[in-house]
Amino acid sequence: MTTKPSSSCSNSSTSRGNANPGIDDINLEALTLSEGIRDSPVCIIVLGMAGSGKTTFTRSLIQHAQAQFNPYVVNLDPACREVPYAAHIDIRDTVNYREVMKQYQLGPNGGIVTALNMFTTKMPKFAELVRRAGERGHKWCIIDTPGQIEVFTWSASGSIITEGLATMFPTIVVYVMDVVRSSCPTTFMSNMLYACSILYKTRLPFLIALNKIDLKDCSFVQEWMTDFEVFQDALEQEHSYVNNLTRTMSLTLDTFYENLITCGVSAKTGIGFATLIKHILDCVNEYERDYKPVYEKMRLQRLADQQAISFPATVVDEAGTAVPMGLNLTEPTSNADNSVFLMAPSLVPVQMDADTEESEADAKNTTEEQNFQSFVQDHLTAQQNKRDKQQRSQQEQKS
Ligand SMILES: Nc1nc2c(ncn2[C@@H]2O[C@H](COP(=O)(O)OP(=O)(O)OP(=O)(O)O)[C@@H](O)[C@H]2O)c(=O)[nH]1
Ligand SMILES: [Mg+2]
Repeated sequence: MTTKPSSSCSNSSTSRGNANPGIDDINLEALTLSEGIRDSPVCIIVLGMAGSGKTTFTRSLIQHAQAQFNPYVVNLDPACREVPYAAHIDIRDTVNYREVMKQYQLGPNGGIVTALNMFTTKMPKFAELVRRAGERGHKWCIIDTPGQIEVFTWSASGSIITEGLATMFPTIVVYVMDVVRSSCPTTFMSNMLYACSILYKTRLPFLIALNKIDLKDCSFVQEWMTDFEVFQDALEQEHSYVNNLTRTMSLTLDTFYENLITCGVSAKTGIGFATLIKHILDCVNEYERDYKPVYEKMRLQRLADQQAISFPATVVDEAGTAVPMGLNLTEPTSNADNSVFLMAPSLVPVQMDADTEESEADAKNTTEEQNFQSFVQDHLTAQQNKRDKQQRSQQEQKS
């Protein structure tokens, strides 16, 4: 089923509450799994270790695919300060990561997981937005993910998002790997173990983008993947305690390498993206041929499960926290006007300007200083008491 752009959605008005349907008007019944997997948009989930270049890669891929595939762009990293592309859906408009950390007293990673969990509660509506994007002519949907790879790949929300998309749209994974950091055989092996575990976890067509080839040629990676001896030689030069483990792992991963597609790119300069796009199209064909039947089966199973346990919608609503939502389905002019807003009332973002941040930091410093001073004072008093006590006991002994 190839969908055509809908002329009614090409309206450039961006104000909320216009004639276009908002997200609250989405008929969730219509979006159920009953329709089967669509042809479009193809979802491309961008994963990779922190700092591997996922966000820069996403920006470059958008640029190279714009004319042909008109990508719909989703940022799922709640902790990033800014993204170098215009996101159609940005998790930061949905959940305020700083507030989540504050309210639930979480550290940075716990904050990201919780923010992602909150976003995932709106998965059906997210999927519906992607579907509508397909109808408006977006042939690809590119999804940038959080820096901490495990937050997405090993969290319940990451699985729900990945599987949810894969049961409704052709979906593939692009794993971004930093070739500069991977030039050390042990780091290379860690990266490959990650890639391997994600491949088996997601059960989706998988493409490795060997990024930053403007800094280092990636042929060594391809050689290490095809020639065990060459990898062993590289390993020999590293006198590390983990060498034995790395050697054993490389033997184990040999079969995994055989099925892997790799492509050298530079997200910064754009080298290699023409070839990468060809590989993405191959992966889409692979999805259609090998993976679609599996996800189709999964969809039917879910459908059967849904029918077996069908709660009235009101019960579900009452069980959760009602959150106001708004959506403009027209083309974006800015991020703010084109996002899905799933903000919990208690998490309304506090616009922190530089002054507020500074005064917060000052207040924190003052408190820390006071705490330190009182600790020193307590310590001195304790010492003095101890000395007094010793003197008293000495005087008692003398008398
Ligand atoms: N030279 C070079 N630098 C790159 C390339 N791709 C990314 N970078 C740089 O690598 C750093 C990290 O890039 P990001 O795109 O933020 O990486 P990321 O994976 O999104 O980072 P997190 O989301 O924090 O995990 C930035 O300084 C980029 O400019 C590339 O192809 N070549
Ligand atoms: Mg990023």
